[in-house]
Amino acid sequence: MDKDLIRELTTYVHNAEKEKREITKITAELYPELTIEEGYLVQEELIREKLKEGHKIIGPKMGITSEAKMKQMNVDNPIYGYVFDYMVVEEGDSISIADYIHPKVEPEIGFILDRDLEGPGITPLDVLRATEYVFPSIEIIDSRYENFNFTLPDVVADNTSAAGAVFGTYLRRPEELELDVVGVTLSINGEIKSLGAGAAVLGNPANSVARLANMLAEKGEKVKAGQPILTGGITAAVRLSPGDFVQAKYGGLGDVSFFVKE
Ligand code: 0L1
Ligand code: MG
Repeated sequence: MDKDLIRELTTYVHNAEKEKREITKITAELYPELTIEEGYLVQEELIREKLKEGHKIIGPKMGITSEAKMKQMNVDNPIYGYVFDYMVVEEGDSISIADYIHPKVEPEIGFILDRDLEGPGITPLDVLRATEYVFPSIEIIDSRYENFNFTLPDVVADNTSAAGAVFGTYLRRPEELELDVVGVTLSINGEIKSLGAGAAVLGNPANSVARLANMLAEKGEKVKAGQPILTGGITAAVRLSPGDFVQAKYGGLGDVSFFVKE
């Protein structure tokens, strides 16, 4: 894949995000051969562009972390992308729907490490030993592709639909909880829309962080201490509308909420 094509595809997804405009997936016509590896080349260029524009990486996020979703997309590995500073929503704050294309939310357990984790060979136990805190969060995903219709390489190129993150402030040491059985309900205006348990995320969200460390190791990168890590959606994602009050309530891990306005 030559540099001009990487740049062309990067501009394609980047402009869609900046202009809050839906685009047809890359693999539909523009470049049907796009592989997952090439999707990451586009994602890396996209990240370089965002950094050049003055944005800052807050932390990594994992996607496609449920066995059901992996089977549906016929893949063995989850995917990763990055949350940037401009995506962070303060807990209890409001977002404007006009700042997104067709946003959805999913509750996720977050991790903060007290030391870097460098693969390969990182296990969930290594992750738990390196974890300073776990915290409740909600991710806002907003695929730039029409109707969230994409292949895995497309969504990797699109920074795994990253658009927003609400990091809860209720911090717990990992040994205070059984992360696989931590339950969560996601409600909109008080009505439960989806629910699940931590085990939906690769059996245990700690496993998601281990997979992240091992995938990053293939590029000579690591999971860094102090960065909030989103481990993957526990429930199906739910579409947002103006007027929504969105709340994720976790068993033993507090809750996190925000409002949606026009
Ligand atoms: O965070 C995620 O799981 C998003 C991965 C991409 C799938 C989607 O946009 O629905
Ligand atoms: Mg997610």
